Amino acid sequence: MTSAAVSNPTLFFNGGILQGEGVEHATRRIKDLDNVFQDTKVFGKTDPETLVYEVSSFLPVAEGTPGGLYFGLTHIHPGKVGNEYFMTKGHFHALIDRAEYYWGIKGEGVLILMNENREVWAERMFPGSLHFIPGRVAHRVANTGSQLLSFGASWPADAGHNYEEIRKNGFARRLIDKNGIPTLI
Ligand code: S6P
Ligand code: ZN
Repeated sequence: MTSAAVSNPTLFFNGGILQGEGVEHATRRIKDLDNVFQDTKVFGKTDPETLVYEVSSFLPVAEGTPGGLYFGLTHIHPGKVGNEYFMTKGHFHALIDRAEYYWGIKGEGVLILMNENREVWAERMFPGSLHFIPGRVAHRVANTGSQLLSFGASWPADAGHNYEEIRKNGFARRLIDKNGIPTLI
């Protein structure tokens, strides 16, 4: 159905895959996740090519553009390193006061949040859950289920990413599988 005034959208996330012109895809494998998991012994024995998560992003303006808005879809595969669930690297934004929305689309997970005082809290993520991540709060997601976890994200184009802080100092608490229950320790 098209007319001069009503056109089809140019972006889709059918089946969880973001498609359209200008969409970029990134993969994160075990070999890209140095310093993320606590159990370095198990980490070292895991196939470095194991796919942990994939991100597709629509970045319609140059990074740093004030007022620009980005969209991303993240898919975290089920799995663990030792007793820790597969999870994203996690980051503060480079412009630290920039906020973000996450929302659950598929599967089960936990959004782990940490402020600049290193206080950590977490929210359950599931299809239909909506998460407002205020500025100055680092964010990371773990897949606590046995299926793929998919979530959407939208963040300001000038937010940027500060991965270094988390790579060096991590989150103050870790989410582990304790007798089958996701537990923050
Ligand atoms: C970007 C947004 C997400 C993440 C993605 C992967 O600000 O928070 O698109 O980039 O979920 O996580 P990470 O921590 O590896 O960037
Ligand atoms: Zn972010």
